[in-house]
Amino acid sequence: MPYLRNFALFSFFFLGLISAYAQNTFEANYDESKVQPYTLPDVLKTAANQKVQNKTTWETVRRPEIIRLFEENVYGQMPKSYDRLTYSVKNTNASAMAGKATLKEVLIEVVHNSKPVKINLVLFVPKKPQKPVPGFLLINNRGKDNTDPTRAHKSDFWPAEMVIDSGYAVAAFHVSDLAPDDTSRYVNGVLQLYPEQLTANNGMRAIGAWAWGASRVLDYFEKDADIDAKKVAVVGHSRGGKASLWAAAEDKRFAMCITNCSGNTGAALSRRRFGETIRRINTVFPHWFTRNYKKFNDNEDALPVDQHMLIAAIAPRPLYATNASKDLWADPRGTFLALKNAENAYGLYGLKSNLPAESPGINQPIVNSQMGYHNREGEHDLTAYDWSNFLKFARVHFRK
Ligand code: GTR
Repeated sequence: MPYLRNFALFSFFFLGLISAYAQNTFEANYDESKVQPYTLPDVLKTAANQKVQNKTTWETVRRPEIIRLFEENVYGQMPKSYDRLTYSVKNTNASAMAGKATLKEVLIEVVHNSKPVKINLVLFVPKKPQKPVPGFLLINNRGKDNTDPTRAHKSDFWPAEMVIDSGYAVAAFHVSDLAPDDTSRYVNGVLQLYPEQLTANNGMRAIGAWAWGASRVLDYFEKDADIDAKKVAVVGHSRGGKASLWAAAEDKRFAMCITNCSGNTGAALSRRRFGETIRRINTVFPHWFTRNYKKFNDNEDALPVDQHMLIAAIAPRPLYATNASKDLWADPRGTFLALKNAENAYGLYGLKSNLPAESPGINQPIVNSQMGYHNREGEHDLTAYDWSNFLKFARVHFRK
């Protein structure tokens, strides 16, 4: 009997340990009063402890430092060259969307080290006499049916008709062309071209590969006379929104960045540990970020960056971030605070963000501002409401 009792006690203790471990590891905090005090790294202080006072020091010293820190610790190195980029238009329809647009399905092939990666781009260009036109490029992390070129299937995730009606081009590619979103198959794409990334502790993984892909599409846009490549917004939702931020930070040619419900290691501050945490994201999605990033599991304060610095690296270009009221996992308040803490970088360019001191209420978009924001009523998603505000934001900024 004592043996049984000891066994029961032991099991009780052991199960308790496991559940405490699970709680510590994965149970998310959704209680604002439990957010522990934290100190964010100073956007405007260089590694040599120099205060950045003007945009020259920002552009030549601090911004490159910030990009390097994100490469080293979070998203990984970004390959700087490739051997060849070619493209072919596989299909066109000059009277798409009841004659409102031209469809182009473009196959972009990038070759490096004799290995190819193929990006399938779906592009609609509005039928209007003034060309080139500004455009929106979605990094599609959901089903390919969301970007159906035939328009037999329509989806608010990519409401192409709405964008065309506003006079902009609209394009999308699927993340699986660059790196399948899977813990083992992610290597079957861009990483075949740059195998050194796989062995490096700061090698890029899937999110880096998707951002790299967005830049290759921009390389193509520069050759397409219909598109004003100097006015392209890169758009992403959630994991795609992490990639749209990284693409815009790495590639200054993106004129605008839109990051929808991007949450942890997207637009939300990691140090708040509200909703998803670094440990959770590295554990469930080990194929998204560098090996180095794993050092910061339960160790956010040791990170030399936080996500406000990624937003700062996009300055002075317009950036729009969103959340959804029921998507606490992506930390709406932490996203708003990241934007607020990036204001000083925009300030170096004399740009005011016009964001209020505190998060605006639900469904109160702020578009007349270099950094825009809304918290939509509802769930984690990319919806027609979100897009309608991206279009308003573009109307303000692409007109300039
Ligand atoms: C979740 C993940 C988030 C976000 C989301 C999505 O499972 O924890 O970071 O990326 O998926 O992409 O919808």
